[in-house]
Amino acid sequence: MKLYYAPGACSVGIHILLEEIGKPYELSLVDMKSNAQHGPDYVAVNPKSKVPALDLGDEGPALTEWAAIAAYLAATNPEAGLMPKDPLGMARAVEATDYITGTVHPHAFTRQFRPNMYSGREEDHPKAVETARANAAKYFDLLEKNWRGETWVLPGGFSIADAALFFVEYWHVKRVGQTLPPKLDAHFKAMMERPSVKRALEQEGMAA
Ligand SMILES: N[C@@H](CCC(=O)N[C@@H](CS)C(=O)NCC(=O)O)C(=O)O
Repeated sequence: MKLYYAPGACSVGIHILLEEIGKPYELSLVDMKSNAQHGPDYVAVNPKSKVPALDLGDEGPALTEWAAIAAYLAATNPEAGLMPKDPLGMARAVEATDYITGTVHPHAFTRQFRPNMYSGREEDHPKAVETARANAAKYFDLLEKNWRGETWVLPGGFSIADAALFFVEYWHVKRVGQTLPPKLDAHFKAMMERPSVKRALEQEGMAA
C-alpha cells in the first residue's frame, strides 16, 4: 500500500490514519511546488491530479477522494477502531467527514490558498480570499456550536472525522495564523499530542 502525499496537504489526514493502523505502508511524495501533480507520472496514478491517492497494488486503480480512502482504511482495519460500528455512529462519522472534505476544505481553504482556481481574473483574487476567510470563520463556528463529543468529534471516541478535522484546523492555525474557537482549539491540541499525528508530521518534515 502506497500513499501519494504532499507535505501538509489534506493527505496528512490519511497519513495519520495509516499511522493509527500501524501496518507497513510506503509514502510517495508528489512535489506540488514543481506541479508534479500534473506530470505524466502522477496523472497515470491519479488522473484527477490531486492528493491523497492510495495505491492498492493489484486491486485496480489507486483509490482517490479523502473520504473514500478513509472509509476503506477503516473498514479493512476494524481493529484500529477508526469508524463507529453502529449504523448511526457510522453515518455521523461520514456526515462530519463529508462536511470537512466537501465544504470546509474547498470553500474555506482551496479558495483562500488558490484563488486562481476560482477566477482567472487577478483582480478578483482578494475578494475570493476574503470570502474564503469569512467562510472559515462561519464553518468553524458551526462546528463549535454543534460539537457533541468530548475530546474527539464523536461522543464514541476517535474516528476518521478527527483526522479530517485536523488538516483544516492545522491550515487555519499554522498556515493562516488564525485562532480556533475553544472546543476546536482543544481538539487541535489533543490531536497534536497524538503519537500518530506527531509521526505523520515529522515524516512530512512539518514537526511543530
Ligand atoms: N476531493 C479531493 C480533493 C483533494 C485536494 O484538493 N487535494 C489538494 C491538496 S490538499 C491537491 O491535490 N491539490 C492539487 C491541485 O489542485 O493542483 C479529496 O477529498 O481527496
